[in-house]
Amino acid sequence: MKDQLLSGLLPGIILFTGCSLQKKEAENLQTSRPNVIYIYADDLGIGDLSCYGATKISTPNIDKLAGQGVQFTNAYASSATSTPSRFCLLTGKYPWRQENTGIARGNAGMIIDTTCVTMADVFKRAGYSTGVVGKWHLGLGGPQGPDWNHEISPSPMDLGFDYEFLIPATVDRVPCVYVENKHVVNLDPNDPIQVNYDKKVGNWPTGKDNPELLKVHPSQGHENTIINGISRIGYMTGGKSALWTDEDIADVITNKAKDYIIKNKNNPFFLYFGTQDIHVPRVPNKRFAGKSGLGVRGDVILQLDWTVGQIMQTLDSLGIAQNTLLIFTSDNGPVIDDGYKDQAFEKLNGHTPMGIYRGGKYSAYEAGTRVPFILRWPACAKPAKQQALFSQVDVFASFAHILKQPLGKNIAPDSRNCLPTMLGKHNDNRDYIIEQNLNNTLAIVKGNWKYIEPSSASRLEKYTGMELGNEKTPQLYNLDSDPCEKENVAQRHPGIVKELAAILLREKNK
Ligand code: NG6
Ligand code: CA
Repeated sequence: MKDQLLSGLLPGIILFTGCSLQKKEAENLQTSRPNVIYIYADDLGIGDLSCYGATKISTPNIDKLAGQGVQFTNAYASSATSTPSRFCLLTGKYPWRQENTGIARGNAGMIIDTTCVTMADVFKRAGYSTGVVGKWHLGLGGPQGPDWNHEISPSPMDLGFDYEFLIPATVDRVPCVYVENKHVVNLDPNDPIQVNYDKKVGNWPTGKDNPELLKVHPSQGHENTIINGISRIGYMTGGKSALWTDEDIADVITNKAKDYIIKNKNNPFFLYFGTQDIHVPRVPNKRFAGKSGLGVRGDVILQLDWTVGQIMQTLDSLGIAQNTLLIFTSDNGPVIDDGYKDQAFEKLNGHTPMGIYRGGKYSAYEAGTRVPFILRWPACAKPAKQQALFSQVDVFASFAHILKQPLGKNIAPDSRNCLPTMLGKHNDNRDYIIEQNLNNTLAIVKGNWKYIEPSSASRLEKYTGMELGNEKTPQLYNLDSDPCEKENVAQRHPGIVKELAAILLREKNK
């Protein structure tokens, strides 16, 4: 089915028009296709990195990457939360076109249909090895969810990946186990795992009933089963030998990512690497604990920076950095207290995760989706600062272009080839981008203008108090003169409101 969709489309030569390479260079590239690594950080803000202006924390490895690559200032995740942003990246389809793409529970069935041609399928088709390591959060198993005690199927291995090492959902959701190639790692068959999101299973203590057992206390929700001294969302029991230790997660997944790169150094590979940092619970390894001076939220930023450094070092030591396209970005904007009393707020010390922007994770305002985005590909992209409008929805078609894989009509329907922009060359090939908040309220950015459609959903997120950007009347901001979205000028510019609302409507009806 997938092969039928991919083959027989636009036969003939597809020119590599993405970057204006010299002919010889282009030929070289044809024979040496780039390795591609996509590092997806979790909840990292545009103000969290020193290369984006942070002064209270230093992120030397990511700064180095930015200095060697194309650093974007107007790049967006498609959504202000994890599941929909990841769905969009891997399918090239706006998540609001499909039901059930909101924040997934830890026992959700896989939300990408196995007949969908994913980004990994396209790499596979081009002859690449394909691996996914780290945070998945797109569900596993059939509609009833995964059977943790047997083969977990379908999984990313049914979506074009030939290797997987997964944190199934988020680190604050049960089950707190890794899945490798469809099986829970280190599971004792005599101690089967049970997971339930509605009612307690087994007799393991919960944060609600046994707060005295906690090393981190919840501030909102997160009061179910206690694993490693931290109460989570959802109940679990069993699988004791398989439980992760939060302090080691960065080491474990970084090593898995490094192993994957080393193993595949001689063939082109695509590695999709989702870090758990800097999502809650923020539990730094002792190498980083207390090192940022900004509390655990800062410490896990240092840990994340270390992870990126490890990947860079691995590429250098193998001599493959030159022709490896490495992207570093985030799935959504930052949040300070996201449900645990980890003193993130008290210890900010003037650090501004949102930069100058309004809102944050969950929000239709800029800090919800405007994220750090850095691309390094020494063979093909000169270091540059890129101010062009860019959305992660376009990564899919841009990669397909590099791979010379034509995309049929139903493949990555919302993704467009923006390779020149990605490589820092032009800045004019996206007319507008669309963002989505927690409540599926959509916003569109076109030129200087940002329009947020009216919504009757709540103005504030119920746990964090984050401004969601939902207003019953249209909102229009001039991002050029008012990047902080302080003044709604919709009434003054009815023509622009009308134009942007019409584009959104057209997109919705596609
Ligand atoms: C919210 C959780 C939050 C986080 C988020 C998903 C509560 C009170 N809040 O519902 O802690 O897990 O879901 O984050 O439970 S995301 O980055 O994976 O989208
Ligand atoms: Ca996230």
